[in-house]
Amino acid sequence: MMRGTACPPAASRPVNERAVTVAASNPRGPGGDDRSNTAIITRTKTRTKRPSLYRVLLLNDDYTPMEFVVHVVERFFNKSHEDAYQIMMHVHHNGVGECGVFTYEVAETKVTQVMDFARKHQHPLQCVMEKK
Ligand code: TYC
Repeated sequence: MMRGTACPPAASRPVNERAVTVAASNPRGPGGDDRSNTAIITRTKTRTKRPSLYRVLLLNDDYTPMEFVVHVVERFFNKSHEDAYQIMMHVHHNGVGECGVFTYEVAETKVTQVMDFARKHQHPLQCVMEKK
């Protein structure tokens, strides 16, 4: 008799697992003890959740040189020179533009890298992230 032990309480189970009842022949239902030598057998199924994604954006300003922005987009977002130039011009004309989409930690790292690089070169370029 495996009464009560086959399925650990939710609080003690890893958060990415859930109990799935695969065989239940207990006529009294879950937790019922009818002395019928039946058991509720459970297995755990791994739950994979897709991570939230974040856009990394560049903001326009009046002072950062265009060539510097193109260099930043090539260097930190692995864009070709042509794509980087298009992104820079989009930001220049629209005020804001997307350089890439990443998971939280990667996006945060990109923002920090760009902001540190701009500050080191004394340009006011701003880089931000936003949840998709
Ligand atoms: N507007 C800037 C200029 O005319 C160029 C620029 C483009 C600055 C994109 C920032 O994110 C930016 N020099």
